[in-house]
Amino acid sequence: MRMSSPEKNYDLDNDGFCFLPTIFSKEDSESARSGLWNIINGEYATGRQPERRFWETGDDPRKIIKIDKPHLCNDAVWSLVTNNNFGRALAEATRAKKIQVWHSQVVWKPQSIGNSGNAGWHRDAQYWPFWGEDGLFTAWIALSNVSLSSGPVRFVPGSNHWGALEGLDFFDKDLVGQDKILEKYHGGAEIVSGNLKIGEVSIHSSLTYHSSQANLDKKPRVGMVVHFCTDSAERIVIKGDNEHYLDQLKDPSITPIIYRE
Ligand SMILES: O=C(O)CCC(=O)C(=O)O
Repeated sequence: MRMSSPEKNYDLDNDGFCFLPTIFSKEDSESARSGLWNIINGEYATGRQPERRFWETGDDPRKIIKIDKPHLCNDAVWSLVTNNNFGRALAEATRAKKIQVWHSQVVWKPQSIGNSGNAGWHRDAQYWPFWGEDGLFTAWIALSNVSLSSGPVRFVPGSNHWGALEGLDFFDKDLVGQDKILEKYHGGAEIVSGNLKIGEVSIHSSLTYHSSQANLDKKPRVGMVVHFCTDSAERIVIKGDNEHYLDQLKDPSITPIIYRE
């Protein structure tokens, strides 16, 4: 595999990801980051709970801290994900008439021990059986400076055009084993690191393979992950556990529309 850093920009259609110019001020970013820290510690200033916690107070502080829909719990985090300039920039990048935030996560990565900070290769679509393939994207907002040593999100250009690969998963920390799968099916694939300054944003399509490695720095690497759909997205009717999951698209207090033409 070939590693590169984003000295050039990438094309969302061809490469499956791109980098946006800075959107958020340092103040907005820092205030959202401190809101997220409160949420991590169980303080929900709005009185609303996150959708799901994958890390509880008292758990290993060196593990990745992932909490779903933190934008419900704190006004600074809500303001970040509903920012008008952000909505407009996402619409421009995806050439969309409408942008709706339908899900979010904080992925807070403290300094790692061993593979504790690894997030396995995956494409977001593999977790979303209730969505079709078009019009589904993720914006990754850097809430700390993110460099090679802090475990940036890494993308494989063009992997949005690949067929699905078996054996890859966000929660699998064995990146060495997963690299072998990538090597077997797409040997020599390029890997681009999303090195971002605080307040900068990357966008990737739901079909783009991405992962992240250890944070070797002392400071936490903080990403606010915003999953959004455009007017091209199509809901798929499914049965079972997630049958009603997307009913929340009707509730703007959970899934705000942040841009409309
Ligand atoms: O923040 C990370 O390291 C992984 C994020 C991720 O998987 C995503 O943005 O879809």
